[in-house]
Amino acid sequence: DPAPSANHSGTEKPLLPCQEVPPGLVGRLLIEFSSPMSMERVQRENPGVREGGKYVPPDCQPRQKVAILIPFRHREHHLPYWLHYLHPILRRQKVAYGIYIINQYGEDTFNRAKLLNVGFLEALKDEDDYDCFVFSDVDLVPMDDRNLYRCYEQPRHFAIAMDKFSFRLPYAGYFGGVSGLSRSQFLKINGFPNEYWGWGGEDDDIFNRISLNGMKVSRPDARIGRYRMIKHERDKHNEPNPQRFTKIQNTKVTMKRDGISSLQYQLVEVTRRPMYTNITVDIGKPP
Ligand code: UDH
Ligand code: NGS
Repeated sequence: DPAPSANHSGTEKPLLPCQEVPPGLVGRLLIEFSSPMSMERVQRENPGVREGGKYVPPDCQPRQKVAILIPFRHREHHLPYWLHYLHPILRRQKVAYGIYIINQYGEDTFNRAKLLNVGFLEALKDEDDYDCFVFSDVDLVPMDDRNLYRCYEQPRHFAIAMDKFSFRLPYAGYFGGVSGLSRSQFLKINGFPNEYWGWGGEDDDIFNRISLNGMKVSRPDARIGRYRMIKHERDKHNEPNPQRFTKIQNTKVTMKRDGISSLQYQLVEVTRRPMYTNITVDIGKPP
């Protein structure tokens, strides 16, 4: 049944499903990171966003409920830009959504894919009816709002034309940056690997999991899947992982035991901020 909404006369009026192609999109966007950005400004400019970074379209019944998960540590300077650009875009895209920052506790080696596994479970603990999970780096902003952050028949790769790669895919099997899987697609591949500590390869492992489970990556048109990345130096404690080349050769064997089914972590803190939910988690360290 369509969700009821109170109208001005106080009676309930059912909402129609949101249109497949949202009517208020604007297309190509100007994205820059040179003027300073503050969280106060983001908050002021997004009054419709509820505590914890949640949003529900007021004028139609959304077709999907999307959890957006961002792996994070010490990128406080990037986050206001991401929120400044993404909240208005996501609002125009007419889905219900929640923003989750998955913050790695401590200073041990960074582990992007394991953080995203934690985000999947914690988002579902928060609201058990998420249909779709979008995994985004904090420094990537789409340049076109027709790149719809939702789930598709096949696992989705959104960030296909990044400025740093001259707006092209760096290689055919690239699955990094921003991707999206439905709940059932994610469970079908046993989630993401937990055993990639440090930089590189985890996105290739996810690509392998998708192919090995009989799915195919879907992508937007290259004119629409364009991104700007915030330029930055290499992070501390996220050195290139020398094991990554051998690990991606073994996905077929490792994916059965290493994934959402074997995930272990300790929740440190969940904080509701006006523009996002912050989940700080201790994911341990490499063996
Ligand atoms: N991330 C953090 N903190 C870290 C490391 C990673 O928040 O310390 C998150 C963040 O969301 C980032 C994502 O994980 O966007 C991916 O990080 P990455 O280091 O794998 O990828 P990125 O492309 O940097 O951001 C690669 C090194 C670039 C060196 C360029 C030197 N000019
Ligand atoms: C590949 C990495 C990926 C990475 C991609 C782009 O070589 O994890 O480069 O990297 N795979 C391996 O190392 C096995 S980037 O240019 O963004 O730093 O996403």
